[in-house]
Amino acid sequence: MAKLLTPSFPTMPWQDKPEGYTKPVWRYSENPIIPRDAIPTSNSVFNSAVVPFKTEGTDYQYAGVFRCDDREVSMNIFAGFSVDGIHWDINHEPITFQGEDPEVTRLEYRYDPRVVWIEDRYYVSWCNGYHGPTIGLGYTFDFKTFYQLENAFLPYNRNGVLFPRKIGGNFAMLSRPSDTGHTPFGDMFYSESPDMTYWGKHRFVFGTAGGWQSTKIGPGPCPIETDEGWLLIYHGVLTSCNGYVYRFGVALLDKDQPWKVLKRSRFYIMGPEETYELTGDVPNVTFPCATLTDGDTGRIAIYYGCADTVTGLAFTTIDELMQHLDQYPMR
Ligand code: BMA
Repeated sequence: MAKLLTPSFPTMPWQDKPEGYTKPVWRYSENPIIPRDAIPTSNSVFNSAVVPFKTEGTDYQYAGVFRCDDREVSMNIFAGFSVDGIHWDINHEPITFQGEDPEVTRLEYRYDPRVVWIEDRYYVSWCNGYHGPTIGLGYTFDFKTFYQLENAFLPYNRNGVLFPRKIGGNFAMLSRPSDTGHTPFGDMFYSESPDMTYWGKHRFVFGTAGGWQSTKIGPGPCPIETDEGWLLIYHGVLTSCNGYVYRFGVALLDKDQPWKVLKRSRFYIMGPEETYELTGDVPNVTFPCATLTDGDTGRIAIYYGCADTVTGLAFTTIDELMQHLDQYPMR
């Protein structure tokens, strides 16, 4: 049996798989966990990232970076805190980044954040407006002060997702080059950087395939380390007669050369089925941006955006995902 190489985390949010349920990922019974109006100015709160983080002097055990589109409807990211990983107190003011160059820190728009602990701090990546979408990077130690780094890439790019440790001595990131619009294409690439500023050694990881992942694909939450390789939950998009449909699947990438795909699922692991996923500002979207894991039990909690409106929580395990990869392999 494959094992998660992640810390023990027995208190993470969890519900057992419902009796008789046959699919690999199941929803939290009280979904959605974050409503669209979680803060006074928000139109929607979705595609957001959470990590375990204790705030001194409080009961908070988790922190996160949340995409809150306001009622203008403009996109920005906000820090938030939680005692249980389910109920969230999101700051009413967006994150402002410290940085040396105002050309880099100036705000056009920010959306779809990911957060990951690497070595000594939490790094945040997001889709950053700089003459079109590209990958913004920053870091924080305390979720109070945030520092912005150079944009990782030229426009246009989305879904910059960092690996939780260096690979071959370099920081490593997956991303999805795109266009400046709603992007009717998209394959996943891997890049490395010695310093979080200069990115290179670009490698193709994988592209579109049949059915649910036929229009574009892109990385979701930060890859999860296992003893068999990197477990990657990724999103895939189908263009239906009624527009885009966003589902998610799973792949296993080589431990030392993550651009080499060891396994990839032909069937999706989850897609829009519930009302709050099927209807909202953008119907038929389930978009995963973060996971919590317990290395002891192999449990995985997935935070995902629902219909670009609210935030949901779902559960799976490493065994479920590995079994899915073996049962429905890419043809
Ligand atoms: C993508 C991004 C995501 C969004 C998705 C579906 O291009 O904007 O944030 O969830 O479209 O609308």
